[in-house]
Amino acid sequence: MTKQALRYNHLGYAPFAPKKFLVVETSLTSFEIKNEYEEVVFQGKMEPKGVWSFTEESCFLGDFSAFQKKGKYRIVVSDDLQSDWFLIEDEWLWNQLNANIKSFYYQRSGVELPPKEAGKWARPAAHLDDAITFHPSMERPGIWNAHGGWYDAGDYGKYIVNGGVSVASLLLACELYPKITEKTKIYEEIRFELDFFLRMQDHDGGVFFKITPDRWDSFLPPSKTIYERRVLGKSTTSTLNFAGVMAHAHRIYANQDPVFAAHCLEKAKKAYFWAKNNPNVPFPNNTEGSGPYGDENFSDEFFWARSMLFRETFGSDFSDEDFIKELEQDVETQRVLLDINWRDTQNLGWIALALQNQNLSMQSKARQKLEGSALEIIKRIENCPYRISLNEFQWGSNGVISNHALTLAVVNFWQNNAEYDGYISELVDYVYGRNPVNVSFVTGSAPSSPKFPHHRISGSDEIEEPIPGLLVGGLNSDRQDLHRNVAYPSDLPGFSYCDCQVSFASNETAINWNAPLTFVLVCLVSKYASI
Ligand code: 9MR
Repeated sequence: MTKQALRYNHLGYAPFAPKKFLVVETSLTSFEIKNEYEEVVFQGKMEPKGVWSFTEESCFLGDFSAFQKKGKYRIVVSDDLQSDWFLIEDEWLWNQLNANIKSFYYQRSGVELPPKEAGKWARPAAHLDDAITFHPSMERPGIWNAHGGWYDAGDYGKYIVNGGVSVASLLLACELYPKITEKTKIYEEIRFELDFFLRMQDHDGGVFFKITPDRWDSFLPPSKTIYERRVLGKSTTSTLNFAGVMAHAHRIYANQDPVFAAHCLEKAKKAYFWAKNNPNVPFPNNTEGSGPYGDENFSDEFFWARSMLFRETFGSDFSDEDFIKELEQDVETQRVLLDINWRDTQNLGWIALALQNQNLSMQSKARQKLEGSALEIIKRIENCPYRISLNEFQWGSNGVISNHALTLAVVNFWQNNAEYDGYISELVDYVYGRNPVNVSFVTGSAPSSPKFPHHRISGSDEIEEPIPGLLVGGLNSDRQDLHRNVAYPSDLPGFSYCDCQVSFASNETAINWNAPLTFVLVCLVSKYASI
């Protein structure tokens, strides 16, 4: 039981990364690191950090960053207060990166996952979606081919706006750290989703919003579900989201597959023109069998699409005066956030401008904005007894914290400050166990990982272990699933997590939470691992 008072990364620490942990509610002041032979290899003092209001715990910080020797160790505070074994090595970063990328493979819809690739999680092709009808709200006869793409989360829906921010984060990883991503299967995986995106574009350039079943499916495997799946949409947000992603894909695939890259750019332009002519088409608010992903503000999606298109087409079609004027206006009016999320996508616009050098004044403005966000994230970490940047716990807080790390990594691309790497690493420590509920939030990553995620595939495949590599949403103090009798361990907001299948508010997985974690793992591999 006393083990519960230690908060540390359950997987381990890269040799040159910070190695910080927390002890809560203790009167003890020092700790030791012991190796497999019970030898004390490091001794240190814990520093009081104050009470964290979310859990009402007094927090004490231990730091053994100075100890860098590879091996298997444990933290020992007293006979009763010790960690489990963990490793000081960098392999865990590679392992988790590959598991995380593979989780997108397991989310593939419409194709067989053969045992050779999927092991015991193999499954037959289902939800082909290659000849489906339109939702009655669309009053559109005929059928559509919306084959492929990833399932969004624990449900079997496929949503463009959430797929878009996820792909954008993965494309960004390929853009900033190609030496790492080239050693992974990320390009194949992104391509699978991009091919689905292309199928979601209507002949006029507009992009459908989502493919979903008529009612929420029960926890049945894809091949056994009963509801019919249909196309819904189009909307301004899904179309602009598509434009931003496809313009970005143009950049990333330009070398490997120039024909495909050119095709992506052409489709991105077509989508952008549709949105210009249809600037106010709302999302389809039919939620009988799917989530809404509702968004009434389109200006941030316009900014994302415009800045990406500007980067890809400067000097050609999009250098005309009106387009540049609109982009300049975006630069004057858009806010900057700490994260990218499915509703607010302006940071993707700022990132595109920060990484281009066709217009240096826009580059400098974008960099300043993002640097401001990075400083705010760091300030929050420094002021928080848990040394994290979250000051609220919403649905998908693990995605938010991963996204904060992504923002730091992007800024560090031009700042190159080793301290930033340290903050990124510490935010990742939270994901893998240094959190109030002592859970490594990625399935299959550690003995403490979620066993019962709200994930229809894992919950219906009759295999004990859930699909590995999936990041669950994590602490969510809004607890929208209380009516399902979720047994949260305490009423305090910092304990709003339960590893049970019904907890869709804290224990679901989603591609838009996994994707920033993939990005951040790529970054940490580039900083701390041997290549
Ligand atoms: O991540 C979404 C969260 O921000 C919203 O508050 C929530 C309720 O609308 O929906 C979340 O997204 C879910 C989507 O609607 C359907 N697929 C599962 C997603 C993750 O829970």
